[in-house]
Amino acid sequence: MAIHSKEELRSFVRETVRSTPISDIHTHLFTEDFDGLLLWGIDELLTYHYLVAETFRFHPDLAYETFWAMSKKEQADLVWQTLFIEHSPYSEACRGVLTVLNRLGLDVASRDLEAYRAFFASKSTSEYIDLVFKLSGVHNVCMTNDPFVDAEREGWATIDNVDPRFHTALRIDPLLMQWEEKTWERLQEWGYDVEQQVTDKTVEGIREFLRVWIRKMNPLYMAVSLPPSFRYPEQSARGAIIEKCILPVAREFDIPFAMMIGVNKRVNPALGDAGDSVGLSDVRVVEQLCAMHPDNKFLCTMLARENQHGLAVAARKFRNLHVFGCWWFLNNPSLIEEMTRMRFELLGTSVTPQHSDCRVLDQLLYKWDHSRDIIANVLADKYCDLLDTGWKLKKKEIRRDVSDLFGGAFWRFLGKPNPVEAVANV
Ligand code: RAT
Ligand code: ZN
Repeated sequence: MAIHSKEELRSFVRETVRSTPISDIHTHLFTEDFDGLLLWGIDELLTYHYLVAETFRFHPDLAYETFWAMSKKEQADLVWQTLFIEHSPYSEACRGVLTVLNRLGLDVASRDLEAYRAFFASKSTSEYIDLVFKLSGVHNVCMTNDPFVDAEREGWATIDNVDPRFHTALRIDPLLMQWEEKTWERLQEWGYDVEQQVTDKTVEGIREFLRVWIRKMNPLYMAVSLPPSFRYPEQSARGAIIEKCILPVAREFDIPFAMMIGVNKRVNPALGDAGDSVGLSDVRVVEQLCAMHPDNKFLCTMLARENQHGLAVAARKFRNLHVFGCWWFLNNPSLIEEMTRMRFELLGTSVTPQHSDCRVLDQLLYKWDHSRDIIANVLADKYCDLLDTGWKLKKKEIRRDVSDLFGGAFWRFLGKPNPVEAVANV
């Protein structure tokens, strides 16, 4: 059925964007089986590291250690008092908490933190997971699975079947960022025949390590977060491991290598996870990787606003590159809008405009609500431009496009069936 007016178009796009199930391709969520690793509830929401950073800005005299020594509930109380009661909570991370409460049917106007706590205390984890997936319209999420984190690695020893709503991604930062400092010794401890130098023996050992974890996890991709100083090719352990281990094994299993580039880690270590910052990276590096390894697939998101245009252009040059998400400090309405507009103009529907990066399950509710609104507006503008040329749009074409943007393009890039369609076709 064709659409006739811009008004009809806008409301159909809004409705379609709101109701299309999402594949969230990068989160830090876990299934219930990873004992205690899945975070949810108001105290976790309030102590999200984005909010911790904002809280310290209002407390010049609060020692970092004092904050970290507090219980989670005490930290949450301080964040609430500081950012919600003593100041208006319109920063994106604060607004997000209120969107979550509102979407759960809680009375945001009451400002009654204890009532919110009581609501969450009345839920079981599994019932809450079901509720959040249902309310958010998220169909499936991809976890970040890091075998170098003890609790995660140990968790895998007892896990057979992963909840199908949760996909896996093998995260390998220590392999690339700390090989010579310590990671080689950890692999040795775990029985891999490696040494500090990236020799032939080491290459075989690392490949074996990757194969073991890929077989165990069945990840959608292998991922790493990289600093602005990342270069490729480079004369370093990192460069050699990428070239000789990561890329060949990625080809062997036909999975992409996902690069998240642009983070300057721990510029203020006392802030913990909140202490990382952003720097300008070199998009040429991404182009080199894609050009030198045409048989590999690369997923990429970059952290600096200034890198977004170059990255979108790179994706026009290399079909083995798929750009995704408005990462971390870019996950703010003004920047999401700007980036989404530009990406749609340069890449059409061959992009995944957003991922949530949720660390707390409940955040699926706000991150996607906020992004859906922006994506719908931008998309409607683009379709209106088409109507102006005399082009006619069919409803089913709009549905197709939106489903591509919310995971379809990603799954096609992977060469795997889109699980959302599998459900729709039943
Ligand atoms: O956005 C975040 O929560 C960051 O702390 C990082 O986890 C980042 O997204 C990453 O995956 O490294
Ligand atoms: Zn992340």
